[in-house]
Amino acid sequence: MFFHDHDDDAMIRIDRITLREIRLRLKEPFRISSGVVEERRILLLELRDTSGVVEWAECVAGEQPNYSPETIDTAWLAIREWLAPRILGKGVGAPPDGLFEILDRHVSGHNMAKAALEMGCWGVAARLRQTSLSKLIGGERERVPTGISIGIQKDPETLVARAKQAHKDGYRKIKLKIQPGADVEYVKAVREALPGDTGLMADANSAYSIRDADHLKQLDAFGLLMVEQPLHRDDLVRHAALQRMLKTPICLDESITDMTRCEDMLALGSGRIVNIKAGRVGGISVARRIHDACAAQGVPVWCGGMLESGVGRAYNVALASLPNFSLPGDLSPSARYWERDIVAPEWTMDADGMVTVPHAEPGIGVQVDRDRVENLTVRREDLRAPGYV
Ligand code: OSB
Ligand code: MG
Repeated sequence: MFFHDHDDDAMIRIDRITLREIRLRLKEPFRISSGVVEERRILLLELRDTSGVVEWAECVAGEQPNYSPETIDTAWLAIREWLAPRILGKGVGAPPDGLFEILDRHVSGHNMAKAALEMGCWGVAARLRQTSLSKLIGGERERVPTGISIGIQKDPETLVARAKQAHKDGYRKIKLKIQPGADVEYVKAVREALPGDTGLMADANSAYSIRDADHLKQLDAFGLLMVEQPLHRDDLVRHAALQRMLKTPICLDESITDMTRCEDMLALGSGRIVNIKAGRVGGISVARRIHDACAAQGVPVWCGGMLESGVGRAYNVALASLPNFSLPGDLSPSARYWERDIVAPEWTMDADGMVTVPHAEPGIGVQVDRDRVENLTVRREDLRAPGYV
């Protein structure tokens, strides 16, 4: 008689996780109020199930702790020391709905590290079930509208030229990074240079304080879709005060690190729109809960980006196919970032500014170019379940 585990088809069992750091140069430096990046250091994960199925995931942590306290190096440490051991060799539900709670128990913070593993398990579960990640998580949209995030430029003229090109390319939303000294005049110049119905917004990445409220009120003149994260990540109360003073909706990004933060924002009125990045909130499950909580209160959400390679982008596109992702996401095509991506096919955008969701492909929907990844790898570590080789 076989020993039969009746839960077999609802479980995955990861026996190896390979961590790799690759270096990928951006076509041009990307500057936000808190720093600039020219070459991404990207942490890729390759997860192998005992059945032999493999899927890739990406950790969205940056090079510096400017956007978030996490970096690629802290995430590598957290995954190796504290998080991967909770998965390796153990059964994980497929779909891995409850995995975040397992990773989160008595490990505070490190959401990007948790998310990389959690998301990877969703990818493996999708491949194992021969279904797409988008379908597995409940995605519905066939195509998702795309925006572009334009970094801080040296003067308003340069920014106007970039924004005009983006408009011509078909992007559905144009986000301008701002900071004190590069804000009102820059946004005004772009608003005046583009057709009046262009969806325009600004992202401050926490560069202001509540004392700048009168200054920020000037942005109300430009009919922006929203202003993203004007104040510090912990300033939910002051964001609420600022929102009462502004006509422009506030969207929170850095502040929304978990479900509780989202509930607090909704209760306090700290903003009217949420930027969801699965990597920032600990993975797909929490991202979906935030999506649902916002939908229940009529708060629109959209999918943010972290300059991901084609691997991380696949997870973002799948997430953005959920129904309440009603505003264009930072889901620009591969060619906006890289001379060449690490996936086939590369991510593309049609002339209407839409990215097609690969609902018919199993797993994340793109193939990783293994040789290219091998060539770009500067660091590698294989994590295994005890007793496995
Ligand atoms: O604030 O949304 C942000 C990139 C790195 C860190 C923070 C942010 C961003 C972006 C890039 O805006 C969006 C993209 O990936 O295209
Ligand atoms: Mg942002």
